[in-house]
Amino acid sequence: MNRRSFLKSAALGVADLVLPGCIGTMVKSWGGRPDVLFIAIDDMNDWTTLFNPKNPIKTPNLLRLAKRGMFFSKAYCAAPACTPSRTAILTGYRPTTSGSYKNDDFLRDVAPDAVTLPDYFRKSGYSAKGAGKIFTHFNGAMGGDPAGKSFDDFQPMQQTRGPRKNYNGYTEKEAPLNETCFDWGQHIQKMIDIDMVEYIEKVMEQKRDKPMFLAAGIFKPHLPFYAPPETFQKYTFDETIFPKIKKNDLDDVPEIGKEMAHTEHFIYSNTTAKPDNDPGSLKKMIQCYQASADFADQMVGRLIDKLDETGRADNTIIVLWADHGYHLGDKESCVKFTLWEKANHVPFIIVAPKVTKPGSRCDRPVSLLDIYPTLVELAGLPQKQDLDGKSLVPLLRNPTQKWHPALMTWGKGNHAVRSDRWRYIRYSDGSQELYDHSRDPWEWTNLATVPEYAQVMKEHEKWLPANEK
Ligand SMILES: [Ca+2]
Repeated sequence: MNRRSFLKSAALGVADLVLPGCIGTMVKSWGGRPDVLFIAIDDMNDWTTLFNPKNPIKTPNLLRLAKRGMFFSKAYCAAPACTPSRTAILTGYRPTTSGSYKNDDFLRDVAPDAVTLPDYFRKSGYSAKGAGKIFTHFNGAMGGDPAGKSFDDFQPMQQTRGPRKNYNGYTEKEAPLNETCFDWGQHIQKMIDIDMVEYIEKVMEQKRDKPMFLAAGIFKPHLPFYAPPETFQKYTFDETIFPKIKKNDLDDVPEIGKEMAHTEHFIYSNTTAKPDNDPGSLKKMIQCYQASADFADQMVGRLIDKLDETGRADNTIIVLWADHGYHLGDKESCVKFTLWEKANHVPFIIVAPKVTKPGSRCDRPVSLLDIYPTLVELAGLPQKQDLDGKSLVPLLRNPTQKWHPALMTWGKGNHAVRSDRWRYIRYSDGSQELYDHSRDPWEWTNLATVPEYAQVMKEHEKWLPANEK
């Protein structure tokens, strides 16, 4: 023990001295406050075995985590892009409240004084640390909170290492490696998510005198779709499965919807134009996305293993989410940036010891906006009054109880409402879409112009925001 930590422990009193693994002492000294392990995944859609054992992307570690708590089978982001989705989760404000609608609407530009989720925990006596991608890529140190208000310590996301030339042969739209890189393939250099995990492991091993809010931001499967060669052994090229793609799927979609689908359209048009065996083809892209998502799952496994090793799992709330989904050629789209199911439906798991029943499942539509008030309630912190979301604790206790639909926003004036059965979309020009998920999981048939569904649309319209910043 160094002098500083000795003085600190002396000031706290011997009974408060915390040693790793001493749960009883921890609970006593921390007033019963649990730790929080906050795991973010980037761009992981619902095509995983967490949702259906027949899906191609194998996520045994997400399944392992779900077995400890509650899996939300219909969880949706607040916005289908990194910055606005994460801003909503971390401030507790919808895009229409904060004004963070698109990727360059950064946290401190739109909400300079917002008390972020980790900061709220800090103000309530927690230590908040983290690493990797939490708020956004590289927007300042401290996890993308340039104001430095969110964490006591943070290891920023590293730059992707190499290669000098893209694996997939793309030269157009090639971005510097510290930005999004439109590349995919087998990666032989150290993946940057390993750096993040190593930091989190180190923090988990440290002695401390406070409860901990620990944020682990996994960057995969975000572009570039990289994974180590050994991961690719599970995803052979010949066995790559395509999503269900309907020809002329967008014929019944309003213009704004088509524009959204065709963001970064060069990826879709180039990948589909290339023969399957080309390293830049759609088939290759899908294979690499799958391997990259598998790699993200492996990182989750390492985090859980380490937590178990510390002996603190019984006193740790774990929340795992992905910031939004991804289209892989379905709906003529190879991006997130749409208001459809595939771009907004995400993995979401909450493990709250003594609250969630192990292996339970909630099929109600919920929003990631609800994470902030949920964690505040689970940790027993004072309620924060101005949040837009609603605590999910009632669903954690009773997953079948009545709940309201989830709202998604992509750009000012464009919203989707997802209820148990329907997805209703309204764009800024008043054009609409309606999909019946009981019959149409890939959203092929827009029912908005069918008169008999007018009432269904009216019921969903009620949930659109009344005001927009
Ligand atoms: Ca993202």
